[in-house]
Amino acid sequence: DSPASGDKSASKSDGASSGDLIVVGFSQVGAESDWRTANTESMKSTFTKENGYELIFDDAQQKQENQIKAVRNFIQQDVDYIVIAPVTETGWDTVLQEAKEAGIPVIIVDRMIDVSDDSLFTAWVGSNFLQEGYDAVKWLAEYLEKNGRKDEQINIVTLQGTIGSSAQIGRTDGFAEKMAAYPNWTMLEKQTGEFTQSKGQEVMESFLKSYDDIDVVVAENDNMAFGAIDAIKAAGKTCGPNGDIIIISFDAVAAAFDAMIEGTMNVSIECNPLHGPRVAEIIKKLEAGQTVDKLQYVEEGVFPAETAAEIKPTRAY
Ligand code: GYE
Repeated sequence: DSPASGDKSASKSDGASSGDLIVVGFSQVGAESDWRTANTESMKSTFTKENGYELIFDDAQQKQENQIKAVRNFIQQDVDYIVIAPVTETGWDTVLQEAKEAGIPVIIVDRMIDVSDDSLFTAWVGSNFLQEGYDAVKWLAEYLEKNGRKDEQINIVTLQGTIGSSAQIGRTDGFAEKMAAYPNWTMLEKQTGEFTQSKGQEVMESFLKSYDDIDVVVAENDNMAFGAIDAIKAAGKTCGPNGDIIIISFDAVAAAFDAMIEGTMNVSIECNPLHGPRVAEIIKKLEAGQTVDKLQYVEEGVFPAETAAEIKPTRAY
């Protein structure tokens, strides 16, 4: 039985108040990370029949062309709302124009899009990725200072996320911008690990072959950090608060807290994936004919290893 019901036109005309379901088509990036799994779970547990929704979920396997196909399907099925967690920022103008012409509101979640016309989407909710990059530099500067290393030559490598995604762009650019204030820090190399553990491990292996003097790894998500940690261990080196190499990561998923407690990761900059209720709130307001904020940033924290054991039980993902 198809989740895309043919009775959608009914729900469209009489709305949720009649007991009909609001149909939401959600184009998800993929299943590349723990963050993504938590995000999918948040969306699926929010957009349930009990809550008055019919969710049509599509996993794009990290490919924008699959997302564009999914959005076209949603348009054809005449869903009530289209929600997109976009892989990359660019390339959305045409398909969003089609959604606009079909009169279907589009809500962007997590990563941002870069379109020529802002009316192509109704609202966005997600993280301030540039700020996350800034936070990473701030943490590192303070850490080096505390450990009497502030005047040392510091060699850094970066495992980047999917190139062209807001999470990659913000974290890379934010880090680069703020590290310019530290002339003794050198970025040896940056390479994408596609936000996955296996690719993160692979790239870290090659970094370790090229450089024998790496002081810091910046992994643009936790899963790539896990891969990097495995590569470092396999190379006979150590990492974390008492190790040879400092590991800075992003997301702060549950397994990152485990790594910090075990002593292999130094810090994880939080990125909150629990967007389901936030998107539902936007839809509720739109259904009630209210206006919504165009851009909604989620508040996030920084979790260094020394706080991990205490904080872990309070984490929801
Ligand atoms: O950091 C990473 C995921 O876009 C914020 O995507 C998201 C990023 C997250 O694969 O783990």
